Amino acid sequence: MVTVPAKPFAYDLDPARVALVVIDMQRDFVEPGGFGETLGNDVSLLQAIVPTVRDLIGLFRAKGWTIVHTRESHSADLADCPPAKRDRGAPSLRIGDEGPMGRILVRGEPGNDIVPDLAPQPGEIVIDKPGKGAFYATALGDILRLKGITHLVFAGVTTEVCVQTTMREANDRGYECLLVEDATESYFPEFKAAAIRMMTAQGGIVGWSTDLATLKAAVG
Ligand code: C5J
Repeated sequence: MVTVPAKPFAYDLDPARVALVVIDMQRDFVEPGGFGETLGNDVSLLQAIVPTVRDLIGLFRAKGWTIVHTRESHSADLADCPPAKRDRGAPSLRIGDEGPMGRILVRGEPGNDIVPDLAPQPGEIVIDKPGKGAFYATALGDILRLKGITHLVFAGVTTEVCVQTTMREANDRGYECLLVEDATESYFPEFKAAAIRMMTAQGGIVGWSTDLATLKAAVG
């Protein structure tokens, strides 16, 4: 075990059973013209974490540890997109509409891809997920079980939506979850802070958090 200084107390990371889960670092959330912007958000905050997420992925690649990338996405016929999701609110473009980077949040469209700086390499796992949580309606749970993974390190966007939902799903499935604070972001800084507080409160009720420099120093 490697001991990582973390909140609310030290996290014991098992190098033989750890995977990184990078949530939804897609052009649709990070670049202008995608789903995030159609919802009225300023995407520049999310762009700022790309170098940190790249370093974190680099750390896992250097160690030879498992890396999972997720993409929030729907099939072209939107059969996996509940009307409750597509029809909610008043976005400038809805899921499936044609935008500047192709159809919003549709699999295979340019905007749905992971940003080029964080592109998955051969051998890394890519999970297309129709929901906010990466375990819902995907093979993620089976894949992690077959690999014997017990410890999950989280990064990506947005902290209080898809990252938090997936951490909660993972926590309920028995995984030891660690969030890298400077490798996750929200369109709302106060929501990021609150999500981290609520997940690490009550003795780490959902999991732990740390920062990349601390994680790097701990794993050597
Ligand atoms: C959202 C996500 N915010 N990846 N998706 O709709 O957090």
